[in-house]
Amino acid sequence: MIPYQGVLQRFSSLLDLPEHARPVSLLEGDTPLIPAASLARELGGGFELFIKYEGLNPTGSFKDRGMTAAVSEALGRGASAVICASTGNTAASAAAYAARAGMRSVVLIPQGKVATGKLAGALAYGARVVQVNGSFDDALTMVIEMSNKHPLCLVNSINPYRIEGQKSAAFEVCDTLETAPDWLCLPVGNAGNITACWAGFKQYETLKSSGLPQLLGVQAEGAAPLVLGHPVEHPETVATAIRIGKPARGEQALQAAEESGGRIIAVSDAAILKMQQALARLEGIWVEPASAAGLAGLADELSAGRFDARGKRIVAICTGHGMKDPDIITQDFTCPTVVPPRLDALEEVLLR
Ligand code: AN7
Repeated sequence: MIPYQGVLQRFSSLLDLPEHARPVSLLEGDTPLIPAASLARELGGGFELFIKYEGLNPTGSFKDRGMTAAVSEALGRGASAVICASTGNTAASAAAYAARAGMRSVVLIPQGKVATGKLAGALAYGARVVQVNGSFDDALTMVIEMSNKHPLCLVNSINPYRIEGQKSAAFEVCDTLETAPDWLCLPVGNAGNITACWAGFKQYETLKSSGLPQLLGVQAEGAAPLVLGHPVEHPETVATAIRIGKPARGEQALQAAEESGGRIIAVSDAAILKMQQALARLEGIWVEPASAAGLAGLADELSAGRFDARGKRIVAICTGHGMKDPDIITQDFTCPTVVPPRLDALEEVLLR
């Protein structure tokens, strides 16, 4: 058996990368599709629910699938540095793959709005981190200008190779289920993932007649340009990963949702946090807030009677690990009880 070598190797015939690409991989992908029966029951039951747990990628988010492709292409054509704007996960992923390729990385992040685990990752992997006193959208505009003017390879999802690599999530879901699910729920920020997943499902449908899912893309209410139909100047949400007001692939996302017979909706921050907690407590799957948005959207649609789930097979892409954003959990809890190192003291606390 050939050992697993990452998504470029596994799906080499399906990903459109140039000849010059030189593989840079951390053996990303191959993430589990975890049945979530308890959560399905909590949401009313009568359907099958699976979590594609993308937080188990090497840097803790789905971004690694596209980043392996983008950095492989950049390295192969002789680039020595990559640049991106990021709400955090792209930054950590770009920094890790650049490090592995022996390249430099520059990441621009919105000041004070990136979760601890993501910033720490970018720093650990040796990125040059610059905070922008503005939004992600401002930072994206800046890195596009910067990469047009200087020899820095842009690795945001407007880079087409990011989309190529990211298609692998859809391929894996179809491979595991041996068909496409009826619905795919996922969070939408800059809209690269929904665009890539749809492209992947369509490619598999053409090649293997695996069927097509309907897409439920979910934004946060305070950062929902695709639901409102116009850019959001000052996006705001607790789900900082998707705190994006002008999605680069917004048009494609809307088109994908429509083509699939699905839709893009918005959910409240409260609903996102409630779902984050439900998923952790009912299934033992801890994801970052943005990653719970897809499921929060599903829950809203079900409870409003807008969604007939009976007999359906639903997959939720949970994009990033809970450990990326520990503060969101710990800030709501009082410090755990302290006891002296004696059994009677422990009993006093636990059995009282
Ligand atoms: C956990 O890292 O945009 O719709 O700069 O980190 O493909 O943008 C992150 C996005 C969902 C949205 N879930 O995906 C970035 C960045 C998590 C994320 C999204 C992001 P896209």
